[in-house]
Amino acid sequence: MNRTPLLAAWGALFLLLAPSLLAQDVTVSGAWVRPTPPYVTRTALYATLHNAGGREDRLIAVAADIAERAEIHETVNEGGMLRMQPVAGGVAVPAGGEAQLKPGGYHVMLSGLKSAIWRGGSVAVTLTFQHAGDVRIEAVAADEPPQTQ
Ligand SMILES: [Cu+2]
Repeated sequence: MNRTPLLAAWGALFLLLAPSLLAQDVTVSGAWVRPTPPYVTRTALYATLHNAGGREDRLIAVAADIAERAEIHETVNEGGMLRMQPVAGGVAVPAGGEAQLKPGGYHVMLSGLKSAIWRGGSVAVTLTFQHAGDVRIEAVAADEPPQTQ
């Protein structure tokens, strides 16, 4: 009996499943987004990125239906002046470690908001990692991080 077709089928199945298996290495917790005052069309989103895998991963892109533009930003201190700028090369999440998106540091900048973000609501965002691929999260709209971190 020729088993080659069966092995080929298992191989194809593994290739189909592999991206979703890898995606479990990276998880996101404590996501929150600042509510917007009237007429303000941009805001910042924060979260903790966890990497349970054995190799470094990297947050390389962000997207949100609610915003025309989503970017990875960092806050830098230049001679006492705080300034935000897009991050070149993304945010590294070390193997077996985590990375923080938090006020004063890395954050997701949402601009061109299509609707207001109300306190207590939530915003759906897709975080794209170099190895783990897309991770979809819901960030709660609040003035400070959720207590469950
Ligand atoms: Cu920013």
